[in-house]
Amino acid sequence: MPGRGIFFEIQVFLQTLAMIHAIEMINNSTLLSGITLGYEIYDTCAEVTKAMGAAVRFLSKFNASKDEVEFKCNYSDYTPRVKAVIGASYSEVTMSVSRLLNLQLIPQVSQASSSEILSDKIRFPSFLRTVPSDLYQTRAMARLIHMSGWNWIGIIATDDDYGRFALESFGIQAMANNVCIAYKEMLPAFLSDSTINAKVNQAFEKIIEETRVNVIVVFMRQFHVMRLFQKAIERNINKVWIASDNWSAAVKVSMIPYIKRLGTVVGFAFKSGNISTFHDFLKTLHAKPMENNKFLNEYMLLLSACAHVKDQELNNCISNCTQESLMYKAGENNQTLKDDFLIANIEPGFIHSTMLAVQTIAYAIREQCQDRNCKNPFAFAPWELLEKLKKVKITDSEKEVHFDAKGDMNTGYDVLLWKEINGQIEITNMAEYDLQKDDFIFPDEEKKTDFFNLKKFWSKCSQECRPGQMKKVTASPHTCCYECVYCPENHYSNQTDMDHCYLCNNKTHWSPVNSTRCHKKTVQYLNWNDWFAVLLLILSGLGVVLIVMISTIFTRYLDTPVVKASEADIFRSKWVAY
Ligand SMILES: *[C@@H]1O[C@H](CO)[C@@H](O)[C@H](O)[C@H]1NC(C)=O
Ligand SMILES: *[C@@H]1O[C@H](CO)[C@@H](O)[C@H](O)[C@H]1NC(C)=O
Ligand SMILES: *[C@@H]1O[C@H](CO)[C@@H](O)[C@H](O)[C@H]1NC(C)=O
Ligand SMILES: *[C@@H]1O[C@H](CO)[C@@H](O)[C@H](O)[C@H]1NC(C)=O
Ligand SMILES: *[C@@H]1O[C@H](CO)[C@@H](O)[C@H](O)[C@H]1NC(C)=O
Ligand SMILES: *[C@@H]1O[C@H](CO)[C@@H](O)[C@H](O)[C@H]1NC(C)=O
Ligand SMILES: *[C@@H]1O[C@H](CO)[C@@H](O)[C@H](O)[C@H]1NC(C)=O
Ligand SMILES: *[C@@H]1O[C@H](CO)[C@@H](O)[C@H](O)[C@H]1NC(C)=O
Ligand SMILES: *[C@@H]1O[C@H](CO)[C@@H](O)[C@H](O)[C@H]1NC(C)=O
Ligand SMILES: *[C@@H]1O[C@H](CO)[C@@H](O)[C@H](O)[C@H]1NC(C)=O
Ligand SMILES: CC(=O)N[C@H]1CO[C@H](CO)[C@@H](O)[C@@H]1O
Repeated sequence: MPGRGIFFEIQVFLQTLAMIHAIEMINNSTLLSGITLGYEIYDTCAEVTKAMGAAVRFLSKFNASKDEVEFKCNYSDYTPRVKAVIGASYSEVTMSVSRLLNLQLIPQVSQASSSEILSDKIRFPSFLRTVPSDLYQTRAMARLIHMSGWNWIGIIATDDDYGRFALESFGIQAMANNVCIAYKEMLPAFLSDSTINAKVNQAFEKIIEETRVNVIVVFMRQFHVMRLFQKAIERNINKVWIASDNWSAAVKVSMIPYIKRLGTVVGFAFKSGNISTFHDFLKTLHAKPMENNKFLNEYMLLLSACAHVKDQELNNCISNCTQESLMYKAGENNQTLKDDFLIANIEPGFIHSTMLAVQTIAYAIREQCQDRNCKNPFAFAPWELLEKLKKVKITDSEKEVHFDAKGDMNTGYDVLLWKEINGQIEITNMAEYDLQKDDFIFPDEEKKTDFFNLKKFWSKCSQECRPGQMKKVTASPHTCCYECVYCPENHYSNQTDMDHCYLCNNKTHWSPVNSTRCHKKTVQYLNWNDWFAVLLLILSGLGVVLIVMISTIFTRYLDTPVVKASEADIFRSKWVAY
């Protein structure tokens, strides 16, 4: 496991040690009385072909004089070399291995492969994992973005299966949360790709040009992120970066010089637990026999090759050491193990998921062995163990965990914040994401404040509409870009960013343009002692008096020419009116 190509990955090395530690703990407990667990570890070098080699070996017949796989139609009576497999890390590798293990239904429990396809139990019937599917991670990210009031964001992903799946899944979740994607930049998967520099520069141009985007989601593997960030620092880019589980806890990335200038990093990592026993294990590592642990040996060699460098540089040196450089140094193998260095590089989520994988298998074996003598290696077949494993329930940090119908363990995620503490970037735990409730849980008030402080960063396409206004989507294809217009008469809106204004009940209410509420229509009665009422009364009284006076004058002087003339006038005007 530890190598990716010619490089030594401390992270995967630590996962290997975590597995050994968990097995030793079980062997040293009363859980499986009388039975001890053994193991074999293979390095896949993150390559499918190499992993297949190991997988074929797992399928070979138990206790045969030489490794040979028997090809049969019915494997119910066949006992393979191993009862269960833990791994691999990379989903791509896991999928291929799983296809092969399916042949004999050998249970496979992965501690890190989170690809959504692996939930498909028709294609991967013997696969289980102690981490959730990526589906939940993209949902959690979209939720965090929505809660922080951002809706105009960028994405950078690697142009491989992982990046494309993540992008697609995130796109769906973003839409459901009213978050729009301003740009997607795909970077080549292989660092040797000659277009990589051009593509990275193109991505930076886009980032600099689109100033309204201040939040960028990054779905990449650690070594890609390293490259990207080193260049981003040179270009003075300062943003909020949302990290996927692959790099959110990467100490290596957090140690890049001047990383602070990049802005804020918020990430998602698999839920961690109490791994204090593993810390103790690392501290006593030097006392362990090393002869049959090739990886520990390799690590020691690397340490001696890097003996000249300062502690801060150690990570780079070890990851950068090639086989050739080892050849020269192999003689001087008398370094201390630097367990501080190992402890500092722990990504707790992965350690926790690895230990859970071992524990579930151990508990399933205990279930299996209740009614038979498991000292006999033929006592049960792997497919029987698989059935028990699917139903196993264990307690982890006082919570019961188990595999769901899709073989996933929905432990949740930790939300990490890269925080500057005493001038150093430290990766701190800010919240926990609960998959079932689709919500965040905070350990204390301070963390909660950190979380809601993210709101101070602005990443929106448009200014928000005030109450009294509503959105009017402009010609842009994104629903997140709009203008604000005032609510028309008899309409109102009482919240920010409303899609439309509410209508007032027009029988009883009214409102002017730009309203945040409706006003009641009132019927006004005049009061007897109101001066206005009195004035009206006096005026109308005067009117009546005048009419009476004029009528009296007319009747009295009916025969005079003046009245006659005016009478003729009245008739004439009547005629006109008709
Ligand atoms: C095994 O467990 C005992 C106590 O239960 C403890 O004293 C001992 O150190 C453990 N050994 C290892 C190798 O963990
Ligand atoms: C394994 O094979 C050896 C001989 O090759 C045999 O003596 C031993 O009993 C076998 N073990 C089991 C568990 O069958
Ligand atoms: C496979 O073999 C077992 C035991 O030998 C037998 O019970 C079972 O029916 C066989 N299955 C098929 C599909 O032939
Ligand atoms: C990176 O992420 C992909 C998809 O989630 C996963 O399959 C792979 O195992 C991850 N690799 C590491 C080293 O975390
Ligand atoms: C973690 O577990 C150890 C023993 O397994 C225990 O002593 C310690 O208190 C636990 N820590 C927390 C934070 O629960
Ligand atoms: C890694 O090694 C190469 C060549 O051996 C060297 O050019 C490069 O600077 C090294 N990188 C680091 C981070 O040490
Ligand atoms: C380690 O090797 C150096 C020389 O390479 C030697 O001086 C030193 O004594 C050795 N230390 C131990 C603990 O053996
Ligand atoms: C806004 O108005 C709606 C409909 O009249 C009402 O249901 C809602 O409670 C109001 N909200 C606020 C914050 O006043
Ligand atoms: C009140 O609103 C209804 C539609 O909701 C409309 O048909 C009606 O003409 C309006 N009445 C007045 C007096 O504006
Ligand atoms: C709309 O109302 C807000 C307050 O409710 C006020 O500040 C603003 O000036 C008004 N705009 C117009 C054009 O009336
Ligand atoms: C593989 C392994 O670690 N086996 C050990 C399990 O625990 C017992 C008792 O502690 C040891 O004797 C085994 O070597």
